[in-house]
Amino acid sequence: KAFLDRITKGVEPYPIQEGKKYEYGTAGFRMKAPLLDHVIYTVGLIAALRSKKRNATIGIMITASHNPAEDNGVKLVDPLGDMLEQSWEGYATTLANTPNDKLAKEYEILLNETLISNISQVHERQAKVVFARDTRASGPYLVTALKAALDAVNVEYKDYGIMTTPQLHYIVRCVNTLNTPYHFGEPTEKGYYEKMAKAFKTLMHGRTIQGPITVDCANGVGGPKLRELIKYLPTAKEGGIDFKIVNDDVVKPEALNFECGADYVKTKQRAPPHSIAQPRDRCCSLDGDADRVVYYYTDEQKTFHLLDGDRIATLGAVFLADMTRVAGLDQKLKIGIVQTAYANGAATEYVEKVLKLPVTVTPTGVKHLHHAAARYDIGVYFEANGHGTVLFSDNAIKLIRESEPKSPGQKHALDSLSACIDLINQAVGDAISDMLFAEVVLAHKSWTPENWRNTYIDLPNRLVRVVVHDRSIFKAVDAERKLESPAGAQIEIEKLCQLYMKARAFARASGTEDAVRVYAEAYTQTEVEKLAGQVAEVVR
Ligand code: NG1
Ligand code: ZN
Repeated sequence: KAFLDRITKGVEPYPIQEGKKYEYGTAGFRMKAPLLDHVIYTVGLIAALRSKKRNATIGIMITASHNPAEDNGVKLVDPLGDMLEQSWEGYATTLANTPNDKLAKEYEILLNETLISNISQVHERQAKVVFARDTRASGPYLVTALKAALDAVNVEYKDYGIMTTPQLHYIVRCVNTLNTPYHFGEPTEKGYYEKMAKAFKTLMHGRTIQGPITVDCANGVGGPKLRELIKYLPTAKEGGIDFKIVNDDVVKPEALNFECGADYVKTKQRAPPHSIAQPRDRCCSLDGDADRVVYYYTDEQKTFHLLDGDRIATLGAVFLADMTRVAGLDQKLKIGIVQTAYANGAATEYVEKVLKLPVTVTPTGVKHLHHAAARYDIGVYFEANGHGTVLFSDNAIKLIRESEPKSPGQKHALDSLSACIDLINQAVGDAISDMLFAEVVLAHKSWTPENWRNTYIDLPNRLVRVVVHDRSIFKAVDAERKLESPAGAQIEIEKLCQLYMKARAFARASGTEDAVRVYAEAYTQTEVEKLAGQVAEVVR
């Protein structure tokens, strides 16, 4: 088999790094960029297998999201634009850890294991891959390694150049649904902008939004892509949004995610240092690959107010629930919100008691939320840090698109819901699409960021990163809200929580860093600081 020799030859320039253990985690593989070439070669091979297996085009995204500029990463995208199926993460991990001299053999083993050795049709299928990368300096070199692997196993591929992560997910879904009743859109960047802009115009018809929005693009790919999208949107004079784009320097590589971006704002709980926004101005920050967004504003007293993923979820859910009711579909469509344990307790209470919508809690990581959201007709999912989107079931799409309106009000609601289906990137959380959706809802409600914040008041909370000797001993259960091991830790955490009002705390091993994360919330800031410190001591 010639391709086995080609694998061995092709991987020569990309030897495995001694003493490094690679693992396909929540965000795929992520590390210092120079360590990644071997891994990316093996990811090319896995993509080929996966494509044959699913008889569909598979996506590969090269990005390290919010991580520092010198890092990079890679993840696989399944046919519908969702994350790689979990059972395949193990194959990816195995291959990434295989040294060059054993790679061809290991590939053949996986080929037979995943594709069932005797079905030649499956083996002979043409594998197809699409890929893109963010703006990192290491991107082009990693693409070279990836192409070497794809060429070795005869994959038909298309390089989409620089894209946001959600754009690549969009492309994958478009390619795989082309000429089907579920077609998602044109598999081009232009198609992405046109779909979104058209839906946005429908939703904004007759509405205006007060004041500009300052968008911090983390000096990443979101900057140029947002500028491109804006060309398709109505201008501020035409009643569109007045965008003020900041931190969009993609020329200076080291600027990426440096003192800006969604992760900075969320973890530091402050605006980027050189913010030009005025008090009460609406601001938002994207992360380095534009799949996360958080909003915020600063008041006259210079107090910073974060409107995080929990807020975007409730904002969106209010709107979708209202529209569904006006459309007369509230008895037919089940709306729900999916959160993780990191959602603020006040947000959960607001959803359940005020919005009277069900809440599902899942473990951390978008794929868990995504799957849970798919069980609702309209499933709104967000992590507190700003990853999230809304999923509409096939049933919901059909009802929304085919219901006969009985009044102009119903027609408006149905048209709005229909436009939401297109505006919101249902393949994956998308900072730019989520931002437009939030803007639409704020415009409909004539809300300032302060009005939005006043819907409920967050409980003071604290997230601490604790470096431990061995994080693998920390086993969490119940959507990561309780520790099963080490023995006794959970009881201690619970005892500590009882010392404070409205207190809640949990600890879990991070899936992306070598650390344990402790989260606590309580009635006052002083109490929560104390509680978080004490729980950190329990796990340390
Ligand atoms: P870990 O490192 O497993 O806590 C972090 C984020 C997740 C998610 C992933 C993937 C927190 C507390 N955790 O996971 O929400 O975004 O990274 O990027 O924010
Ligand atoms: Zn990201």
